[in-house]
Amino acid sequence: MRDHQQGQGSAAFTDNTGNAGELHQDIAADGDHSDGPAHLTDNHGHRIADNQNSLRAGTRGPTLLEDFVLREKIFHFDHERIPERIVHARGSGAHGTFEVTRAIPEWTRAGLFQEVGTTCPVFVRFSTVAGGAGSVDTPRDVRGFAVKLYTQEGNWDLVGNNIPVFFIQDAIKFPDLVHSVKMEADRGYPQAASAHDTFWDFVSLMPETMHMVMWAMSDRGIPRSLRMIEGFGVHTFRFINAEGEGRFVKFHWKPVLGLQSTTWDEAVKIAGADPDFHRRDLWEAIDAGDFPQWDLGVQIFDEAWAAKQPYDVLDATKLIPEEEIPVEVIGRMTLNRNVDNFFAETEQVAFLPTNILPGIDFSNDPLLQGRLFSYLDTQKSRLGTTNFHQIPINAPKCPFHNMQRDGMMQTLVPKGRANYEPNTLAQAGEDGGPRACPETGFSSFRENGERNDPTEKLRVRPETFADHYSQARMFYLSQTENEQAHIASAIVFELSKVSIPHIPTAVIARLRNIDEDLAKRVAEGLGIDLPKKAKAAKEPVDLGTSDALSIQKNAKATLEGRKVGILFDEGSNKETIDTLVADIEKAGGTSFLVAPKIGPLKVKGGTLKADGQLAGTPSVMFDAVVAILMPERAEKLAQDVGAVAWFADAWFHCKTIGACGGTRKHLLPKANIEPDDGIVDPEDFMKTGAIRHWHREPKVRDLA
Ligand code: HDE
Repeated sequence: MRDHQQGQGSAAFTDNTGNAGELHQDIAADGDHSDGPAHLTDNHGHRIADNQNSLRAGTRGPTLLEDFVLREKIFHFDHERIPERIVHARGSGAHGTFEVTRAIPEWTRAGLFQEVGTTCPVFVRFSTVAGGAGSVDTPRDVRGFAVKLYTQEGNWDLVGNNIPVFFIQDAIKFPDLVHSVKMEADRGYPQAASAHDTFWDFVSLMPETMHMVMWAMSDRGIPRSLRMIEGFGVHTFRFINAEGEGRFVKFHWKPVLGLQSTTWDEAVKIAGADPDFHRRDLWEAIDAGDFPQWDLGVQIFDEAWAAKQPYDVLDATKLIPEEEIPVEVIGRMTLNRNVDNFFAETEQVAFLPTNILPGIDFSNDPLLQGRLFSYLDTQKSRLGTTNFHQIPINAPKCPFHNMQRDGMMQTLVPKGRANYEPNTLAQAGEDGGPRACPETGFSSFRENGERNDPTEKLRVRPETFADHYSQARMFYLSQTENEQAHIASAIVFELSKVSIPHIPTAVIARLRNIDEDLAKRVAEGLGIDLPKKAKAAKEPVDLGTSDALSIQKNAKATLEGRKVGILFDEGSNKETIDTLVADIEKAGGTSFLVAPKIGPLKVKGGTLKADGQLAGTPSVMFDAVVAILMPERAEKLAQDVGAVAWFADAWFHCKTIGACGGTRKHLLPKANIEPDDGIVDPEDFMKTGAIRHWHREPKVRDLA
């Protein structure tokens, strides 16, 4: 007799008839295959004798309808796909933990934040927004940063982005925004790109988009790694403490590895060299034990402070400068486990901004209010059943009880008759089921004193939402010269792909409200006359600058989490390479050996195998490169355009190049590389590390 529950088999498989998707141990109680693989069965537990040949009438006859093995296999395969997310379709997920580093009972009664050291499991899904599930990782786009914290008081989903503001102020515009940025409706392209007519048409008509357009066109839109992006809750939320006092709060995730981006040329080349660049980078870092971390920070302010600002804190196109309300760190998140199954976890995870904790609440931000409906709604069409919360990745890790019953794919087996509330079944000795708990349950904040009159029904936007340009200007002016040039050329590139001539003109007319010089640069770049300034709903005011908005001003001189490409060939010195590899690892980085052939190649002191072949491993894959070559090999490689491009790209992308004598003599001149402080001897590489040498940029491209 076999006992399915008690089995000891080594392999596990998904039992489609099991509870809530649990993995069942395979059936091996009789011990007949404990050393070998588990028996293959169909979805109903029947062992399969032959998985290669279908059942046929005679050796060359037709296949029989009775072949349930074939039919089930093909039937399941035919239905394997579910609708991809309407936005944020391409994503990468990982598990981890969150730990509270500062107790904040004075701000919130959320159980999670009452004591330092409290932890909870988390699941994070990073995503691009516009592209389909099979698109690439490095287009210019916003990145989704969705965190599910499985707390003892239920799941808290902080469903944010890597940009702190949004394109629109009201949820009613979201379908139009998304339609405009996705593939154009008639032709089905471009995929994963905002550089086309319809997106910029929408932008040109919607001045409130201008602030986020600045961010999306900046280097934030082309991150180096998902481990090096910030996350933002975007909306203003509420904290409510045990006394019932409410405060506004904005949430921030700050990457411990610092912020880093690619250049546009790099992003484009990476898309071809490795379409999975970001998901591979995340997977490999976690797999190697280099767990990415983020600090959770909050900006706390009250209604009185909010009322004095020249913008409305309920307007999601506005941020709160960190110089005015500092970000206070309250916890740290560590991602330490890759998913076991992409579909079951990353694809089926369902984030809901309505997943919130007692002690945290929404604000009246009209964008957030729309999201509170949309996410629950979309999960039904994506996951097919109202019971999507029972899928293991979505299920709370604390007990949950209610009277909701039945529905497709109900996998729980609620007991008893108490499927309504209130009831008196307990008085008859039965289980009467759960009851609402006013003391500890979620209760909405009473918004006394908000600038709002709830007695009127209006389809309007408040006056306080009317300034669309001041913060866009603050963002632009806070960037370094290089970063400003990147924004200008990104807009020129995007608008150069727009075929309807009045659209770029309308966009430039709006840019004049942000910065005259930016508008001029874009107009010149496109060869069109500077149009008249667009009339602003409200004249912008001068908000000064905020250094926190620039990536370059906050760059970390570190090798931690960075990847160094080391080029070698026959005859290279193994000891030099081994020492460098060890030093990089000690500094928290990783190295990757590149050679013209994978090998093993004969080198001085032994043999070495490359991790990647030069032709398939362009230098865009790395944060810095080092070449350790015998002079004659360097001379030979200088005849190879691919090898020359390896250095030319690293130079163009302002990376550190560690170059041995042969490389300096033969390869660098071929690539038109002039010595600067980013070109160092391999022995000095560790002193310089993986920083970008932005001062080189004006030498390698026209920044005007
Ligand atoms: Fe989303 N958004 N969104 N969004 N969003 C979705 O939900 C929506 C907005 C964000 O990895 C959808 O499960 C509306 C802002 C992320 O699974 C959908 C509005 C921010 C993800 C949806 C917004 C986001 C989504 C599609 C305007 C940053 C990926 C699939 C009111 C704060 C989550 C899904 C994941 C996904 C609706 C605006 C972030 C359709 C209506 C603002 C990170 O429900």
